[in-house]
Amino acid sequence: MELILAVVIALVVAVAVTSGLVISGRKKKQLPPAEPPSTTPTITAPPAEPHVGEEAETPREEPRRTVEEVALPAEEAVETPAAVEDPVVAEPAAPAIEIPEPTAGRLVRLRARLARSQNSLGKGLLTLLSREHLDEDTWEEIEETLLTADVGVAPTQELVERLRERVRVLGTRTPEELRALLREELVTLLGPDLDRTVHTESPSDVPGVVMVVGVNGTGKTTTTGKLARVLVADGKSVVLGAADTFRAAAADQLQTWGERVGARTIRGPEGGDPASIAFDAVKEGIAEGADVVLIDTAGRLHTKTGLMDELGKVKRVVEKHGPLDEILLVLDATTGQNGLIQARVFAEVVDITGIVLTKLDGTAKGGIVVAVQRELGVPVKLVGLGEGPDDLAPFEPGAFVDALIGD
Ligand SMILES: Nc1nc2c(ncn2[C@@H]2O[C@H](COP(=O)(O)OP(=O)(O)OP(=O)(O)O)[C@@H](O)[C@H]2O)c(=O)[nH]1
Ligand SMILES: [Mg+2]
Repeated sequence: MELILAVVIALVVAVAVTSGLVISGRKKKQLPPAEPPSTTPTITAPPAEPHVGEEAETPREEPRRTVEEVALPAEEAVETPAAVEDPVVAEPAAPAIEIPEPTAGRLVRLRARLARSQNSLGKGLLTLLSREHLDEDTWEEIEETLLTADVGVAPTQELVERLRERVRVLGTRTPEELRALLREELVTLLGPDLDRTVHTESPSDVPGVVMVVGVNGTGKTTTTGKLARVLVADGKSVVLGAADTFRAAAADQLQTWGERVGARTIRGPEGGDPASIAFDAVKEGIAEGADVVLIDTAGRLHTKTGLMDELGKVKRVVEKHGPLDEILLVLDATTGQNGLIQARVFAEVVDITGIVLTKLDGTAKGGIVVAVQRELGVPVKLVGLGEGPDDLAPFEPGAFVDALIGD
């Protein structure tokens, strides 16, 4: 009898613990995201208790655990608080300011993200070059590999020509020699001497002003947010200008990034004049003695003349305060050749001074770096290698090539 009673009590306790966990698991999902949402407005209020009917709308991804799978209550009690990792998530009312990690060596840290370009471009080339007989077919395959990776026709031909010449001179080839040779030629192709500094400082005694432009969804706001983090990590004070007035959510998205590192966002009404918001952001930056003002603009199709004219106006209005120090064009690496057409049109309307190539993670088309620099004669200064807050790296040709072919 006592035994049965004990078993019943144990079961009741276990069921209580399990249902408690299920609720806390659900609660955790409803908390405001640490990552800024791309399209939906920010929800800053703490999660409400679940209401009747919510179950039906919120499918659970994880399978529920059964009683048998639940470990001892003592163990679970230790595990549960550890699940809340982010202090911002834990206390939405008073977000803690994050300290972003330094940028030095980021490309090296994120090199695994280039996995797809690594396999198809870097390792593909090495394998082909290592063939015993480098016949015409092999050279054609090498050319194809480069073209498929979006290196572009002219740079591909140049590279193949140089490789052919050097391999001929080399005679017998060891894998080490081939790697060194390929590395050198790829680095040369990327323009190792280009100035890739992101100019965030003004020559005069006012904040440096950076404007971020590009077509829809390329990663402008994310890049602006990531860049703000980098600057704050370097000890600079940053003001953000939300000159994307198409959607209220766009300003919210930028503001969320800003709040995480303590940068203020200047915003205006939805549908307001982007030029005046950009102007106000710089004015505010000057007034409060900020180091840098970052202006995020609305995504616009390069084919829409009205929108492109508007961008030109934003630039001219901001320049009433003084010249812009950097105009970054954000290009999505996965869009390939279309990115080049965008680049050309944007460069005509505003003087692009640097390119940010986003979404290089998960594309085999890493060669676009070469093509786009050639197209504009403007260096790739930053690369986006993920959606995480610190997944933006300064572009370094040497480290990039090492990531592609392995060192
Ligand atoms: N994988 C990956 N995703 C990225 C990267 N950069 C941005 N994204 C994602 O791309 C999506 C669009 O990013 P946004 O920053 O909102 O793009 P946007 O250019 O501001 O978009 P609009 O303002 O609508 O024109 C988001 O889901 C980002 O998380 C990157 O480097 N890698
Ligand atoms: Mg945006």
